[in-house]
Amino acid sequence: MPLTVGIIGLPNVGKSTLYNALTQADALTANYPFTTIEPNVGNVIIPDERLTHLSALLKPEKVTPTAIEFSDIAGLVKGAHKGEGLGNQFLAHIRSVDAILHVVRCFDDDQVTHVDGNIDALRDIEVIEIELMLADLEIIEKRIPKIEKKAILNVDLQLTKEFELLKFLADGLKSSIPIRKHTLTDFELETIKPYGFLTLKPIIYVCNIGESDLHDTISHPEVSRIIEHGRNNGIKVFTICADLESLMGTLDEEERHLYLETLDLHETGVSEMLKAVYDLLDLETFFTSENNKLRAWTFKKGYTAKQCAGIIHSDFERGFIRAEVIKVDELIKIGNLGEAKNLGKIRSEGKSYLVQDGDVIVFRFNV
Ligand SMILES: Nc1nc2c(ncn2[C@@H]2O[C@H](COP(=O)(O)OP(=O)(O)OP(=O)(O)O)[C@@H](O)[C@H]2O)c(=O)[nH]1
Ligand SMILES: [Mg+2]
Repeated sequence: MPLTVGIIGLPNVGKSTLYNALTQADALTANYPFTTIEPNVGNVIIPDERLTHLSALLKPEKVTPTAIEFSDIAGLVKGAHKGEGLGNQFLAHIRSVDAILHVVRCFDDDQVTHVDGNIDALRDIEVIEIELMLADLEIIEKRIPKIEKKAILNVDLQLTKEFELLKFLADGLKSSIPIRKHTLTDFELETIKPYGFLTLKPIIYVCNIGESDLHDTISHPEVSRIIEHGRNNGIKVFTICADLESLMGTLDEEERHLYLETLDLHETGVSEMLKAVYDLLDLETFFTSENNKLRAWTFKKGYTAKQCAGIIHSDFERGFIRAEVIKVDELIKIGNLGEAKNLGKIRSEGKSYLVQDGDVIVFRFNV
């Protein structure tokens, strides 16, 4: 399963435009709200020079780069948690993603309707964040009465802890504290994992600015307000002109160059944005090379060898025995896995080994 990133925001802020720029797809975009109803879903390949090097060296039959799945979700409006706008099924779409790109409209364009009448980035951010918090609160408030009796009687310690944690999180949400703002222990994170809380997901704000603002993004008043808000809340900010990026995707190399020149711009970058998403979400890459197949895989920084095995297949995780590991740079220096083995350069690691970016891994498992 690739990692999934959901693109969210108010209606008509450029989510599908950004999605098209990222995936080179042709999802419908239009200047009226609620153009997107069913999510558009597409994979985006993460370019990686190390894979190119490995491939030149190992000459595998098949090379599979790693990808992130982007999901362009319908616009949310005030009251979405209660079914306003196109309802809370969209909140459910967000529940299944690993991370969120929150697109905020910063471009001026009279031809494109703003659901709240004017551009006001912080107000818009707040509308979405309140909906996400209310959606989480609603889940907790449905769960609490179901476990309350047992929890108070203390018949099941785990359940009592869950109950107390949920009450604590609910109090936070009522005071506008998203779940990600709490420092939670691994045990607590594991306890609440099945809920898929929206305000626990890692998030990036994407300021969608106009073409004419690309020359000086920093002094853009809306962008600087978002950066300030992001700084206060530990949320990273990326600035992009989705319209321009999506157009760039349709041009060939020479046309792109000419077009950028007329705008007096250097290379703009969807791939830069992709890399930023990768970094900002703490994603890293490991490689596997088996049966003549070379493959890159995305994992979250801090994942153990066992968790990484599970990215490939649940059987690998269930029957995990050990991981045989070598750094990609070392393998490139030595030339092939057989020789690396002869030289004793392949380490044997157990299930709790923390996988490092650039590890080449052979998983040994037994099911
Ligand atoms: N001027 C300008 N227009 C943009 C920009 N990005 C998107 N738009 C326009 O804004 C309108 C809405 O874009 P969409 O990508 O359809 O927006 P969305 O957020 O997916 O909208 P819904 O699916 O309706 O929620 C379209 O007419 C786009 O062409 C931009 O950077 N500048
Ligand atoms: Mg859309």
